[in-house]
Amino acid sequence: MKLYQTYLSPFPTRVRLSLYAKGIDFDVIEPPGFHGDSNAKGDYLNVNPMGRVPTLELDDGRFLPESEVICEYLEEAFPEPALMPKDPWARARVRLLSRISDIYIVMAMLPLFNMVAAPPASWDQSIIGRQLDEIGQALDFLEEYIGEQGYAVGRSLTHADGTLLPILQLVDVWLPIFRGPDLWRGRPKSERYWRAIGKDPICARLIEETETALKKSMGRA
Ligand SMILES: N[C@@H](CCC(=O)N[C@@H](CS)C(=O)NCC(=O)O)C(=O)O
Repeated sequence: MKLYQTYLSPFPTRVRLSLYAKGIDFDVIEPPGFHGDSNAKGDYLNVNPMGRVPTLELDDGRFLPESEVICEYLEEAFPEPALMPKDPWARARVRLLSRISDIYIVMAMLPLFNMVAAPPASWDQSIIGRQLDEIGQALDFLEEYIGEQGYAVGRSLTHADGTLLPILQLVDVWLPIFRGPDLWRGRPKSERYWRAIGKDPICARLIEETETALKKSMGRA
């Protein structure tokens, strides 16, 4: 298989978690035109007409976009080891955490992702303050539902870990560039989860990959 992706984007991380956990061989292809690269996306639009990463290419040449959909496909096509719990309630919790991440936390971060392309002197402090407040509110939702047994849900790896891990890494490592309040304050369960999840070897690998990409991009900023 091939995974079209960038290491900086949080969305492909959940797909890599699935591929690593299930022991599926894949090649990484980093398409042009992402994260401030001024090259056009060119042929990549034939791979994914939405022009986003990730996209999975199957061995027979079919392309599948959208990280959550790719993870669901991989779960059904390669059921072992399972990254969804058996219990319906626990399965719902996995999906709920992905929703909270995608709909509330990431959406609140979006204006800040867009802002960092410009030099810091031009950053609009009122937008920064508003978005950091919104991210804080979204993290309050997470605080309600995040697991307390070392993983996002239960005692083992699930898709929710692949979704949350890169987002909480941004909270921990990247958001401080905006010099706002400590977003872990008042959210001890979320912080404990983030500090513990790196003990899982697959998560440790994903954290390291994201860290390398973040350092590179923050060095450029
Ligand atoms: N819903 C999509 C979101 C993917 C997404 O928005 N990826 C961003 C990178 S973080 C992207 O490709 N943006 C288009 C661009 O940067 O040009 C998914 O889960 O796969």
